[in-house]
Amino acid sequence: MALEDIGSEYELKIVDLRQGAQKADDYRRLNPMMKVLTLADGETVVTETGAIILHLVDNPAASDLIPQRGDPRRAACIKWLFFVGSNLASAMRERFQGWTPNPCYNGWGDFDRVRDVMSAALTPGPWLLGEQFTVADIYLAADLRIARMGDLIAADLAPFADYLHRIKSRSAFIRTHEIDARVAARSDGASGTFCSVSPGIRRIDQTSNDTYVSSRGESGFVLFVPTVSNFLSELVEWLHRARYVPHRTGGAGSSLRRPGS
Ligand SMILES: N[C@@H](CCC(=O)N[C@@H](CS)C(=O)NCC(=O)O)C(=O)O
Repeated sequence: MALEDIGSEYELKIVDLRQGAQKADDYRRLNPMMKVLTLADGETVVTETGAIILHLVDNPAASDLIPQRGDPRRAACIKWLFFVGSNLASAMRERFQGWTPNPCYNGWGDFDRVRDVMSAALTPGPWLLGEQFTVADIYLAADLRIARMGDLIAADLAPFADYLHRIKSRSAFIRTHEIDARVAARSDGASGTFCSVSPGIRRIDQTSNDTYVSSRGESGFVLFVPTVSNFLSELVEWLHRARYVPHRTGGAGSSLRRPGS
């Protein structure tokens, strides 16, 4: 979605996580952690989602997606990128894997604390930084969608429900979703996507054999991303397979626990 918002030129290719393509030598050379995402911008390879997002907005074409140097809100935007990558992602794993919360030991506190801090930050909204939509919203929305699908947050829980609705109404989200669906259809259910950017190619809705491209880009990227819809549905399937079931805690959200635990 960040690439769509910026209007970068890029290609999508498949990294089939189910087939273990993330462990193949050529991918592992780029990302020794054997995880998606990976971004290669020319000779520069960037891994870790927060770092990829920061790299993408370090570009004049993305100046509206992050407050510029000298603007005091820039620090808040960067803070939220780290918050999502370290606190929210870890808190979600806490619930998905049924870990016993340990708010003092764990850097993220616990899931409920993270959820409540996010809730306050999104009130009144519409975005994390108020009126300005930033890359922090792109990263947050991706994780919140997984949290929602895994029933870590209830469908009508304010302010997340309205926030996700606003995100899904954005044209960059709609384009990303369409691309994702096309990639998923073409890749026979493969759960990962490899993207690379070739400068000079125009418009996202052309789909040649192996290439999805968008307009307005100024630099070339190669990006490995998961196919979001596949990843989300596989995550939910995995939760069922692992027999994690929703367990209401009495609070506004829910936790996932193994049956009998
Ligand atoms: N720290 C990484 C985590 C990325 C991550 O968790 N990737 C998962 C899917 S979203 C993955 O590649 N899983 C495949 C595997 O572990 O084999 C980041 O921020 O990019």
